[in-house]
Amino acid sequence: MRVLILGADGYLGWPTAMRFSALGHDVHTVDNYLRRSMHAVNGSDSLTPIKRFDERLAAWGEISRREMTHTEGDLTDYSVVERVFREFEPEAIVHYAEQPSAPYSMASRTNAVDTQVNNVVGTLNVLFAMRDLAPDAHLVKLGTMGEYGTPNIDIEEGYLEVTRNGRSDRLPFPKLPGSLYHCSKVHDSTNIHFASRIWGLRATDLNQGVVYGVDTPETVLDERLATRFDYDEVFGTALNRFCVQAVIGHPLTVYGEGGQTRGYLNIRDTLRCIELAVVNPADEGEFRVFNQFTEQFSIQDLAELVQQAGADVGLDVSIEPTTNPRVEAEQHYYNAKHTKLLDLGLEPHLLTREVVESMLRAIRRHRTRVIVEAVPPRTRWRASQAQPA
Ligand code: NAD
Ligand code: USQ
Repeated sequence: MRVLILGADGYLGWPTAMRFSALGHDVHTVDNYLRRSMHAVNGSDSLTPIKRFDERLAAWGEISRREMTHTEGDLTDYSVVERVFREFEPEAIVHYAEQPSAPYSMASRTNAVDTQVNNVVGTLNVLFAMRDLAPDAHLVKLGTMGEYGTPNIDIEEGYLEVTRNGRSDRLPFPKLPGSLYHCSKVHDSTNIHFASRIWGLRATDLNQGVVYGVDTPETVLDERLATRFDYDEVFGTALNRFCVQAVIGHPLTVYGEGGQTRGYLNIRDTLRCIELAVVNPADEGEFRVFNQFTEQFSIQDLAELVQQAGADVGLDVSIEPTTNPRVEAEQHYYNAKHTKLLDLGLEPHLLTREVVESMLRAIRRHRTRVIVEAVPPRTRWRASQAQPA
């Protein structure tokens, strides 16, 4: 199958591109290196040393004896998207190419606007290219569990059966996003649903939880194939951050009461979910939604797990409640359905103490690369909030 990977230089995009290539698909990649340039401005960097994209491609060619083709370009420029679709004629499009950080989107008006323009316009361009140039292709779009927020009812997979005043319908599940980045994902979902209903496009929206880990069957083959691993306050996610904090002796930054509960999954399961979605495409005109995570944890649970695993590898890890720089529920009900990918054959890699221990050992190897000033939280959701400790 001809598989187009948008955002292929990213944390998830690069391992995904190699996976599809290893599976024998014909892979074309696109990226404008936005993530690398945002880190340069932010004064942060991946803990794992990562190669330039052209070097990654060359290393993959040498190791796998398979070739991937690449376009350097910005999805918000329609001429780039149009050219890629005309030349490559994709059958499946895996779309990762967005600004993915909630704190980045909340840091300033400019960042919020950049995030929403980048994400919403890029996705709209992809939808128009599909309509006009690849109407039978299948879009596999990365959404996020954070689109739903934390409602006080069970979260369904995309849709809710509603009966009101004696009438029933199956409607999109209500959205309560927690940042302007998460809002951009909701806007994308609305636009993709529209394109499926009105133009008959095939689409799968993967409402993914927080991903952890860096090892995939391909990244472990050679250091040059490593993917990025971020721990700074803007781009690092909670578990990855806690593991780095444990290694450098920084107290684990549990925001507020620590009852914030989210869905989590191992990066290996991300790749498998994408593969399952691609090989089992949505029907014509179908907007399919899968909740893509394997387990749910509170932030306090994660911090305690890192503390225990740290003790196993000789680290004295402390947990320090930190003034929450975000505006979010710190204690809440959370029960999100996630059966559709399991029904397709997903066999989860669960988060055990041993998995965390292996992450801690891997981080230790790169200990000297940690930029300590990038760790403490700085970005506040409200200008009036007290400066976080
Ligand atoms: P990432 O920033 O590492 O990867 C995104 C890639 O897309 C980057 O390489 C970036 O340069 C590129 N890009 C962004 N805008 C672009 C544009 N306009 N044109 C071309 N390329 C562009 O992020 P990630 O963590 O790999 O996340 C990938 C996707 O998955 C994102 O859409 C994110 O919202 C979603 N997601 C991530 C997680 C997670 O825990 N990492 C969880 C849920 C959803
Ligand atoms: N948190 C802490 N301490 C920290 C960092 C985070 O307590 O040092 C808390 C946050 O307040 C939040 C929770 O951990 O309650 C999750 O935050 P996060 O930074 O790990 O993840 P989030 O901002 O939700 O975003 C990440 C990815 C994003 C993806 C999302 C999936 O950056 O691309 O969409 O996870 S989800 O959370 O399911 O929406």
